Amino acid sequence: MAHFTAVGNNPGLQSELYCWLVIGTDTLMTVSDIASVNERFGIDGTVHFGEGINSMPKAELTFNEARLELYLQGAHITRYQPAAGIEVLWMSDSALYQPGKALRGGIPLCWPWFGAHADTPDLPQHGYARTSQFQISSTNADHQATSITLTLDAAQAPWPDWQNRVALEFEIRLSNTLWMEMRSHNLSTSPLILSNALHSYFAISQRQQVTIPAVTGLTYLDKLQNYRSQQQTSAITFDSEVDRVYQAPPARIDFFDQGRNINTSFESWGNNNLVIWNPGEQKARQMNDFDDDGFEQMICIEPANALAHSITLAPGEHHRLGQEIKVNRN
Ligand code: TA6
Repeated sequence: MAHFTAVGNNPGLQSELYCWLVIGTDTLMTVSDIASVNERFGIDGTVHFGEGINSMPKAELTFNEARLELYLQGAHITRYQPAAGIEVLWMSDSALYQPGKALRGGIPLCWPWFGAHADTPDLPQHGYARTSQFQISSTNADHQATSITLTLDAAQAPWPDWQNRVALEFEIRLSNTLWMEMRSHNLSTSPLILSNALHSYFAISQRQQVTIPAVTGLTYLDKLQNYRSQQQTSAITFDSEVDRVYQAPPARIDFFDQGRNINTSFESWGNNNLVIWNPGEQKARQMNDFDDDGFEQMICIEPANALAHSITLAPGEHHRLGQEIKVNRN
């Protein structure tokens, strides 16, 4: 069962921890809960909590013209508009809004492992953070940014082996940019192999309209060829399925979408890799939560630590993986 404490409802005031009423795997949020959550964490005009699709709890943040939507399950950002009329993220219209199911699109958090689990293949792909209920740790709003910090209770890990082993805190700051950081903490007395990613689905006009100059010249592991090592000798193109783990990417990545006349850049930190994914037509049709024509409208570009570049966290050690997204109209 859940509990909560309250601090009140003044802009700039930090709010304390709050948990949703959880029964089994279902998360229930009644209208009065929403009211009390807004009482405790809402900040007039900038931070608002409510029911999303299928009554799944969500939060909406604003900062001047900028808007952001996130679901508490997975601390999953589903919409980001830096200004009216520009949606930066792609969400599948066929996404499944169900407790325990990962949402297709937006920015899923892959944690505490990326891809298939190295030792236990029957564990779910990309870890359990994206299907777990996060707790609100604090909200804030001032002239610099509107922010929210969420935590994943280590004791709530779905498998005994993972309980109280590693904690996760995720902070989001919305201003003229979108800043976010995953902070992992090894709570155990033994080293922990951590792999993770900010699995961003960027909305695009069309695959052929997109260029990402920063990956030219980098080495990558090609998932489509059993992670064989390859060299990106010319500009990356998206004529078919692409699933690559680039090594030692630069901190700043720019991608240009001529069709939308937009240049999106992000600075990342704490990542050894950059994953680029587009499922292509066939794979898109095979996934029931992926729109059939969705492969033309999205590209995943993900700061990550994966495979041989996973992180070894010593007992008590912390790791930060973050990115700051900035959008410019050309
Ligand atoms: O990040 C790229 C990737 O690992 C691809 O291999 C593909 O599986 C994608 O993630 C989506 O994974 P999901 O588990 O969300 O279907």
